[in-house]
Formats: sequence, structure tokens, C-alpha cells
Amino acid sequence: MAFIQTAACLLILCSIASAQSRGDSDGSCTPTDGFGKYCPTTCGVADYLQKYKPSMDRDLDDMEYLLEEIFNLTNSAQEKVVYMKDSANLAQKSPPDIYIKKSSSMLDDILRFERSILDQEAKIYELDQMLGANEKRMLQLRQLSLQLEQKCKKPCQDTVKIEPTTGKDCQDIANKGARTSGLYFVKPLKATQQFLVYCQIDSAGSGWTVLQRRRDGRVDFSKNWIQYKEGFGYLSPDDTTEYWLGNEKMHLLSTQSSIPYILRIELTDWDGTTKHADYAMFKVGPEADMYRLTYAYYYGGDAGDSFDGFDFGDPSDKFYTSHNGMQFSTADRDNDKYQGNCAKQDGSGWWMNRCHAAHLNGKYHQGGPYTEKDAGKDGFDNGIIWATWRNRWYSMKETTMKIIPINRMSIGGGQQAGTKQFGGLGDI
Ligand SMILES: [Ca+2]
Repeated sequence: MAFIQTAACLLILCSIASAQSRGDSDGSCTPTDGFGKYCPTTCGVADYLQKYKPSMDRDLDDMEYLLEEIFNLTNSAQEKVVYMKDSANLAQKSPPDIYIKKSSSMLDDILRFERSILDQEAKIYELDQMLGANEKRMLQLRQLSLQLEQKCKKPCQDTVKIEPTTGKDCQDIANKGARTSGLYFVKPLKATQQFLVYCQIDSAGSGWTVLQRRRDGRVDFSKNWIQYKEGFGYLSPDDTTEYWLGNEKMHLLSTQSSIPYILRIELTDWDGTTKHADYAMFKVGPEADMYRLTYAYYYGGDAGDSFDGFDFGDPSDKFYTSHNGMQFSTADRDNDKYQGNCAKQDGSGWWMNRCHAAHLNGKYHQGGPYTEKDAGKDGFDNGIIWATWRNRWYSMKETTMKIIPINRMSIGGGQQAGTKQFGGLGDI
């Protein structure tokens, strides 16, 4: 029965809702949905209820129609019985010889009709019971959905701590005295409204604005253009969740200032080793230019310069896997240099060339090394790749992409082994 299926579905929905309390959301409800929240919104519940209600209503309508039909049949049968009884009485009053045969056949008819009435009454009783059970079930489902709604509403209330200081980026916030990493609102110069970011701020007052975070594979990075544009995943005040801040926000942040930004890519492998690569004058172009990635030069780091491409065996590889100057591609927006669709093949969004030597939005492969077989039906290298450190069949455990104004690099917070001092922009 439909209501049993509905109940089963609702149970599944319950388990999904609880299992996903910190997981991924479909992201299709509203573009910026999910930020700062621990629950995948009530949209799923509402969608589901809307989906099952019409079929339940239809079932009830059908049942009511059947009942009415049976009721009509019973009425007409009863009328017939009355008529038969009258006829029998009439026959009995008449001379017996002529009518005995006729009368006995009428009595047979009466008996048959009475039996059929009894049958129909039993059926009506059965349907009544069923209707009752269905109504009871409906009531239970309604209560259950109300409970679910309540349950989902509660954690969706944003109770995470948002720091009071605001600024145009995290360095600006640190400059105003903030010394705690956490969630802050920023409003880049050209932004029409402020938005939430995770700021990594150290005791020396360096404030990194974090653009991307992978750490456990909980968020699916196989998303479309709109989702990459607006951002997806979850921001958390304690840096425990995965997300893509969004191409539009990256564009607004990286192009606002006369002081260019350093992009730092931080990678942790499955042995727990962390390395980084820095790029000077990192910028993400406007949407009209498909959020093109540009930087002036590799600033340094111990992870190597994968953005510059990698020679996988063919001399042309390096050229075709470099990323500087590439537009952003997603499965539904192919802006790559390949006759096929890199983003579709690799199930990600990225500044694809033909296709990549660096690929931080790839599929999360547990454990590091993975094979063509693990990569899915196409068998392409679709992991979280930084080819100059680990090969393309090794998927990183954690990644961070974060930016800081370049002048902070010589002040302290940005200093790490392998970086060269910035000296190209005077005293900014
Ligand atoms: Ca293409």
C-alpha cells in the first residue's frame, strides 16, 4: 500500500536528516544556503511532504469513491429485496398452484440478494476499517512530519559564534585588533553585501582569509556552475568543516585592493606531512571572464609549483596542465582547453586546462593512493592532486586555499621555510 511506502520513505528521510546533520546538502534550494549552519535545511522535509501528499490524497479519494459505489449498490439491492418480498407476498396471496414455482424461484432470488447484501456489508466493513486505519496512519505521518520539521528547525537556527569585528578581508579585521581565528563578516570594496568567512588569525596579527577547505571528504565537490559561483559546504568557527567559499566572493576579495594578495595552498598528505605553495598577485576574474585564475609568479613553498603544470611523460604535458590564465570550468560550463570536458570527467569545478597538474576540488579518495578503477567509469585522475609533491594517483588528505595581502609576508605570520622575501612592490 502507498501509505506503507510513504512511512518507509519517511523513516529513510529521518535517517538521512540525522546522518547529514553536518554533512552535505543538495545546495539547490537557495544559492547561499548552508553557510554557518549545521543542518541541511527544512527544504528537504517540505519537498518530501509535498511529494507524498498528492498520492495519499488520491488514495483516499479512490477509497471514498469505492465506498460510495458499494453504498449505491447496496441501496439498489435492498430496493430489489423489498420488491421481491412484496412480489412473494402477492404471489402467496394468489392461488398457490400457479405461483408455487414462481414464488420458490423468487425466494431463491431473495436469498441470493440477501447473501450479496451480506457480502457487500462485509466489504463495506472491511473498507471502513481500512479507511480508519489510513486516517490513523495519516495522522501519525502528519505528527511525524511536524516533529521532523521541529527537529530540523532547531539546529538550523544559527547558533555558531560570529566574531563582532568586520572588515574588507581578514587582514583588515586583524589590523583592527582581532587575534582569534573564527567566523567573521567581511565586505570587500565592491561587494554589495557582507558575507561570512573563516579567518585564520595568528598572534602576530596576520589574518588569512580562507577560500577553500578539504579535510575529511564529507562535502561532495561535484557541483555545478551556480554552486561554485555562490559557494557550498559549511563554514565553522573551529575550522572543522569543508567548503568552497564561492567564485564570486573570491573575485570580490582578490580584486579589491591596491595591495595584491598571496594565495597560499596548504596540503596535508595521509602521513600527516604538511607542505605549501604560494602564488603572488593571485586574482580571480569576474564571471564575465569565467572567473579566470591569474597570478604573477610562484612565490615559493615546499610543495612545488603544480600550477605551472607537470611533465607526466610527454613534453607537452606541462603546457597543457598549467593553470595560470585558465578560466573556471564545471560539468555544466566547459571553459577548458580540452576537446572533452575535464570538469565533467573529474566531477569537480576547477581552473581546468587539458586538464590539470593541480586539482584541489577533486574526488576525496580515502587513504591517498588510488587507481583508475577507484576513479570511476572514466578512469581519469580525479583525486585531490598536487603533482609536484605527490603524483596524480595520490589524493591529498587535507587542503586549504587562503589569501593574505602580500605585504604581510615579510612581517611574520606568512613566513615559512622556502619562501623568498617579497621585494617587488616597494614599501606597501
Ligand atoms: Ca572542453
